[in-house]
Amino acid sequence: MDNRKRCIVLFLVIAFIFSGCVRKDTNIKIGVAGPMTGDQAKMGTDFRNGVTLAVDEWNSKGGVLGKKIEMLVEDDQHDPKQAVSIANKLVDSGVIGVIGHFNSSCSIPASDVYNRAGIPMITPASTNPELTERGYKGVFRVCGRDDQQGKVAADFVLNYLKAKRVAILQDKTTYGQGLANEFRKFLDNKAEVVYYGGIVQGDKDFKMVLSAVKEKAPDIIYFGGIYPEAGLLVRQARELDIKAPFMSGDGVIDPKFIEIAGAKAAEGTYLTFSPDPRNIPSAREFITKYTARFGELGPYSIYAYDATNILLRAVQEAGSTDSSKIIDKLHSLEFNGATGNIRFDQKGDVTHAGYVVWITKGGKFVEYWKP
Ligand code: ABU
Repeated sequence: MDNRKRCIVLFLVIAFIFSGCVRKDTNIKIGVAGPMTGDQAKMGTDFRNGVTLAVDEWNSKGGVLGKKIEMLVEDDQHDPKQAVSIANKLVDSGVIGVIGHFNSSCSIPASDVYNRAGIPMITPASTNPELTERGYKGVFRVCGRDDQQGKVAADFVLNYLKAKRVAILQDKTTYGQGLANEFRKFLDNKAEVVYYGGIVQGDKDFKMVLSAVKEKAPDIIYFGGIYPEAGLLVRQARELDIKAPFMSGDGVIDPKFIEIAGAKAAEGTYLTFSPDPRNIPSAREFITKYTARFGELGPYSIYAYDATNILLRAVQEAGSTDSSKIIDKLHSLEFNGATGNIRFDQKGDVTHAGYVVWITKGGKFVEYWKP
């Protein structure tokens, strides 16, 4: 190769490297993390859809700080080890913040990674109190906490249902066990816990544990866990002719629960969750756009949307992608989201989280009782 050709090749190589550097700076990356595959994939999909809607809206208005926003979606398979692995991957990819994870058992270990890297994470759905109790300045959630929903469930069982004999099952995860224990704590010995036991996530046959529950003749069966196991428990309980109603939390309020249990078996199941967004005026525009594009609203789609908008608003108001400036801004922002007004307290929890009780009726979830 003569000198002229060498110069041209060198020029092209430098131009290629330089264009790569420039391209890296043209986008602002945000991570989206949750169970994108497996039996809880519906929740990850709801997250991705909510974030997509928010990101597309920002990008259609020119992005943020004059840059397009790029989503990096990662699948934690609701496995804590996988959650840590993808958290490291997202950090290495240069995300300025993460929307996720779904499961508290994933959010808690992943938050160690984000905290070390100094980048903010906002979970739309992880409700275990421990997540925001460790003094991590960049960890936020736009949902409530299990000490709040466990209290509402106990209040309902004691003062509305006036139950005297309670059976408690839980799936031995950070969320399921934590929520069941919060519920039991708030029962405050005013009802007798006639059965307390664990099941294993992923198991399919719960008839042995349900037979033991049946012998105790509870007035109600409380379950701390997620919809795949809840659906099977309720279906198999009815097959065993157990008449006691079930009650559970926000991890179960998804149409998949009714699909797995069957509408007849699921009828009359009580669930704690936030109030129906269809009755919130600020949510209407989001619901119209979301359902037109993705179909039925998932329980946490709107929270993923709000979490993304808060993060991007913080970037805009900070005028910077510097993580510490974004985190400071998140702590001081007052944000009018689709779910209403959102502010974070010192811990990263929302200052107002209202739980109500829903009931499954005619194959749908209906808001039923307010504390
Ligand atoms: N809060 C619903 C289930 C997700 C979790 O906290 O593990």
